[in-house]
Amino acid sequence: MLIGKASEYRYSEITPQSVFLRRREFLAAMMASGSAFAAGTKLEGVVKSNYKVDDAVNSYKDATTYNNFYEFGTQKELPAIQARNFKTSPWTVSIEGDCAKPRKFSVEEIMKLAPLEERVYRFRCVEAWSMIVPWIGFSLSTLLKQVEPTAKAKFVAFETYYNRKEMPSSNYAGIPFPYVDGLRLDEAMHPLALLTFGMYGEMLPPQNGAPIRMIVPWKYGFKSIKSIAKIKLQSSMPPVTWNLAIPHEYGFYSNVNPRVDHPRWSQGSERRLGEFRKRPTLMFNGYDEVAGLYSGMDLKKFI
Ligand SMILES: Nc1nc2c(c(=O)[nH]1)N[C@H]1C(S)=C(S)[C@@H](COP(=O)(O)O)O[C@H]1N2
Ligand SMILES: [Mo]
Repeated sequence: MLIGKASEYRYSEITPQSVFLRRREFLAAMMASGSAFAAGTKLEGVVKSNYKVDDAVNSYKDATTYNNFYEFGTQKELPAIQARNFKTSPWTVSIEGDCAKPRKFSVEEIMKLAPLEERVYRFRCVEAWSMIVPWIGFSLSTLLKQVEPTAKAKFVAFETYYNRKEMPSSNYAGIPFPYVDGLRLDEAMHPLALLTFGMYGEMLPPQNGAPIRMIVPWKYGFKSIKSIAKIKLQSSMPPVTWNLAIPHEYGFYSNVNPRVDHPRWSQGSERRLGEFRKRPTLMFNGYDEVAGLYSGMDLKKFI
């Protein structure tokens, strides 16, 4: 049985502030020992969030051996094997564009900005499979506020790290690299949009987008860009890799919508990893609180 291992990791029961202080010490110790951000490093002082769906959590194995990460191969089992030695530390993220304080951050600097939260989200891939994962991070808005977006900033563009030599399979993936994606600024500032560093109590493994990725739970999985190297605030709508690759199949928004089918997959239902039966897919993947972001928009047109 692949589902239901949520009890394998433990929550911290102490206050966010003490947790926060302890984690700063923990990060300092990790950096001093040179072991910072090895995949699988246990994250200390993670606060349990109210963002938690009730469904059974998928196993660590499900979530870390059935991956889409085309830089490391196009078959689901390949990223776990081919990204094994991907070097994710040290790592910097450049935040630039229409903001008052553009700068580069190390991942350690970013992780110190706010308490780390565990959020158990539904995750729905456009290929009609889904999973329930305990991600660890905090709202992207926390980071964006640091650089003070200007009035010109209407969108956020994301770019994945790319080095062909470290990612030889990317030559055969059939999509352009670096992988890019974007959000409207108000989507990016929504508290559900999670800047993610870990899962199942540990640092992300490379195949899941170490050391820093997005999880946008009301959108199809491809919007949850991995291994981010650059974030740019801008006035124009950013390019989206899957829209560039197959424009008639993928749009900019890609909100989970059971009423609009993909040309190759029905979006009305989904199969949870580890299960055989199909479940109905929910509008916005069940995250109704984002509906207001799209009021007045025809979501059959703006796919
Ligand atoms: N850089 C990059 N990010 C990516 C992808 C990718 O190929 N490259 N695949 C996307 C797709 S299609 C999905 S479904 C999710 C998968 O995330 P997971 O492997 O953590 O489940 O990552 C998304 N982010
Ligand atoms: Mo996907």
